Amino acid sequence: MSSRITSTLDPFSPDFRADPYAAYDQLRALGPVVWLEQHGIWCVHHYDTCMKVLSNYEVYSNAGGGGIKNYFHEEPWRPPSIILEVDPPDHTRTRTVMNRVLGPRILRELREGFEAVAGTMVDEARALGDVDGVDALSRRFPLKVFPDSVGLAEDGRDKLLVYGAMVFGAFGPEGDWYRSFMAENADVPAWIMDRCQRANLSPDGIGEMIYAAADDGQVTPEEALMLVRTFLSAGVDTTVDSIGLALKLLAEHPEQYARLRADPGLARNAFDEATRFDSSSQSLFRTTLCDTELAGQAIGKHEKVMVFIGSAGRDGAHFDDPDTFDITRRIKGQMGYGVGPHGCVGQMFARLEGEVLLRAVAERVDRLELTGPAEFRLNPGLRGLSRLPMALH
Ligand code: OVV
Repeated sequence: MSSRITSTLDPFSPDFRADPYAAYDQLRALGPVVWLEQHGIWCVHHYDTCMKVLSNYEVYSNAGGGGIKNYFHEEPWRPPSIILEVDPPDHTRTRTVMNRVLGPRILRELREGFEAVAGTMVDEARALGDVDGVDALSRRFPLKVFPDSVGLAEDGRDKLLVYGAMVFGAFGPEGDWYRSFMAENADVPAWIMDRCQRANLSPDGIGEMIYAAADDGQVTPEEALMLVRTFLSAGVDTTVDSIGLALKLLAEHPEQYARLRADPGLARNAFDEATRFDSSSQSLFRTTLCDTELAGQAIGKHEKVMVFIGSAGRDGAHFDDPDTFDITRRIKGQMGYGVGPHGCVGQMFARLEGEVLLRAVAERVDRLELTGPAEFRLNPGLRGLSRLPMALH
């Protein structure tokens, strides 16, 4: 076999996670396909190789699991997702149902309600002045509007973040943190499945719309239950973390915030640029179905490939001045939501949430000031904040 390029970098280590972009620079300099010897997996980190892997589902499968665990050799922690962890053509049917329910018609109906909630939350945060931006905005806003949209009952919604932490925790290697977190919250998965039952969803939410698609025979009722589980797995922490990172970036770049304040219509592009610059989703996994070759590197069957979409967003071969945060940038080919058949099905929903919240801030707040260090939360599957001390002037 051709000599492979190897690295001792560990994407799940505290050092890597503290500054993934420095590690991505190193990886991109090493070569297009690198063997991460700590985990026995391959990784790609340039825009074009990430694109190749994510587009070629016939070789790079999702059936091997959404995380580092290889379902061809190891047991999944829960019944696999019927949209994330399955390939076309089976994937196409469930994806189509989800696409419709998360499409432009529904989003148009939701926007006004989101704007009202965001306005109130920003007014309340501004009245306080000094806040934790996570508590007051980036966690609070999605945790209200998303479960409301799904049609979830009000009680126990704090468990959504616990479940999300389990789901994205399971994407990484099984460490002490993960094992004790799973044990402490052993009751949560069953609670989630109960909340996803049709009888427990409001009749006007997008959860019920999935069950209505089952009435039409597009999916089975059992599949509908699993697709509502996907909402609660993939739709909460991801947006909480992206919005938090976007607020942090705007507070760190006063000149960029000034432009947004002057023209709140930039909110949507500002959120998209934040997602390019620092996405809550830094990496995805694929598993090969056969022996293959990628950028000159031979890869065996049933091997894991870690796809660093967070690095793709900083690839200077694709983006001009990739390390500059510029809310007016024309972003060609966003990869922060993934791409290809499995590109985030909820991305228009996420963008709506981000746009509405950033706009509400821009319309009400002259200046954002960081009043202490932002703290990152420790989940191997996502990048996000646990604290963002800030003053809203
Ligand atoms: C994209 C994603 C992340 C996590 C969970 C799921 C999907 C799911 O379908 O459950």
